[in-house]
Amino acid sequence: MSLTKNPNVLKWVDEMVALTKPSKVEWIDGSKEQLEALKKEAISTGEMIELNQEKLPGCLYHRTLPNDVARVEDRTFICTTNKEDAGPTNNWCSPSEMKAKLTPMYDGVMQGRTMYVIPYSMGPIGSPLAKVGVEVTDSIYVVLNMNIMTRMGESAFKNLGETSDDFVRGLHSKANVDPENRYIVHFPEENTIWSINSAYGGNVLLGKKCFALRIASFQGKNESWMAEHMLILGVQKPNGEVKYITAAFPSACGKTNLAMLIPPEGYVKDGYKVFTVGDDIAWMKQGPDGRLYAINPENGFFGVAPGTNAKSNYNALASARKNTIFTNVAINNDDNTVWWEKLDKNPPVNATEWKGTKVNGPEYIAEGNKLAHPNSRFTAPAENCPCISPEFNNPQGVPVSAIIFGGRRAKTTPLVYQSFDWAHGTFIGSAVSSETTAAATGAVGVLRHDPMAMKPFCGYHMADYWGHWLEMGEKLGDKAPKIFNVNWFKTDDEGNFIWPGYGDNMRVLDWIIKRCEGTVDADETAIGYLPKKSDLNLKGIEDEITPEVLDELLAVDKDLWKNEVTDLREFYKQFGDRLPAKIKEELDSLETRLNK
Ligand code: OXD
Ligand code: MN
Repeated sequence: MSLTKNPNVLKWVDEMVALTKPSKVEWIDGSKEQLEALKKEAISTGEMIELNQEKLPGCLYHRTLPNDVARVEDRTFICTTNKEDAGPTNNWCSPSEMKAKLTPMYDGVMQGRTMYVIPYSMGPIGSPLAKVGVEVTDSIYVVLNMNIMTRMGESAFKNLGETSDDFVRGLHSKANVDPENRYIVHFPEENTIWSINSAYGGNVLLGKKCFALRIASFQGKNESWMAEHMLILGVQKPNGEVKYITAAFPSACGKTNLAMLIPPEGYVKDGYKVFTVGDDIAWMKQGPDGRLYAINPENGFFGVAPGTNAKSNYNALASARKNTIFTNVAINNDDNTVWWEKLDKNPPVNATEWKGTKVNGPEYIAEGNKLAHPNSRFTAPAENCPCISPEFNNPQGVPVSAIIFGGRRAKTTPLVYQSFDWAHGTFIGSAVSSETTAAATGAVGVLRHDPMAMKPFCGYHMADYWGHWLEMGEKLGDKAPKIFNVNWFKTDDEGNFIWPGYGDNMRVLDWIIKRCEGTVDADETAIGYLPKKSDLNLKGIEDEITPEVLDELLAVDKDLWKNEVTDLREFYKQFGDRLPAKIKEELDSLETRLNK
């Protein structure tokens, strides 16, 4: 039975049924009974494996095909009417051509299968910043994950109302999971997403990257708000006041770790606390008081498992102890629990590696294999997180004091610096780049531009997106958050990291907050404001951060920065006339300051 009378939803679902021809249609109301029945069914078919229910209550395991383990950027398309509107950083195809190509693939694809109709809200139900989506899918894995990652079920329809047409239409079929015919396609002008031939999270949980970033960034430009690839955290000071910070980093820069940071002992003793509002996506809008407010549109964490351990991210690990779905990690067959690289030093002897073969874990690893796929994941409810913010469900969102950009840079970029103003901060965001790690395929240490960490996620022309940032800055005026850049990844000549990172990043957040409050001064340099050395709290790490190391962390090497300017000039060329004049001016001014 359909859960809404909204004629726009009903008409679209009818069209999808006519196209894909499922043998059954099931509307997902979000009830416990329905979810339990779906879990049971998925376990009986082998789609999901039930893990040890004493040690990992409510937890399930899922294995994808080895050809289907990550987002597929080369098969991801932005289909705008005009090619120029998608811009040079997106794959483009005209909507009519793409539909002509994909419609035959969807035709009858759900024959013999059930179509699940999933209503969901991105953002707290009832929030003025939230938006509704409907995903139809032939995968129970998708339903169960969407239940963790979004506010799923009938209540989402209540939010939509009986007449609104403002919902994002998501059509997903795993089809034959054929990599040659895998497509992740966005029609931003029609609020529509089509995904086919994948069953892996990032390609099929359409509320996440597809809606909450690609479609939402386009909506945000037209509706004067911002959809960003940013974590949101709150730092509570000893006096009880909480300051909120959002931060954008390219993949593999420790975003989830920063979002769930545990402050160093000294800070904890003094009464500081860090709260997580979100680990991946922020939707931000100007509030009635003129400030910028952020919500996390998601309801869970879709985190990378390998590397997560009690030291690197205790809170993420704790979040994944119940009601969590594990994808492509290894199984410890002795007690039917999970394992992944760097969880601990004891890989299970009686293991099943991520592709499903029983192996002797330590031997298998010694032969150069990985037990868990490097992009294996946990889908964990946000409410499990020990440091989840009390404001997590606040429909008004949280007021943002600071926005941070960052990347992985061995040299050039200092530990932290502040932009001169919003426009300069927008320029800094446009210039974000990060060095590749061994976690991704391809060469290691190659510099990749990833403006605002949005290169794979901006649903329209990147230069217009920068223009939108500049407009938002004008609107926010002196209420705009301050913008900073950080780099946790500087190395010495031997390639060793010189900043301890993890919890010690709190020391940098502390300086950032003090700058927002205007309680510390700074050194003005060619690239922005840098901390005065005495203003960084290094209590407890003085042995490691000697004066020489601190010099290195805060160095601005003019020759390296001149190279950066040359590289940026080249990078901006692809945006042609659409590059905002202000961004070009910021680059020119940086060059002038460096030459002084
Ligand atoms: C992610 C990513 O999966 O940014 O969140 O790649
Ligand atoms: Mn992400």
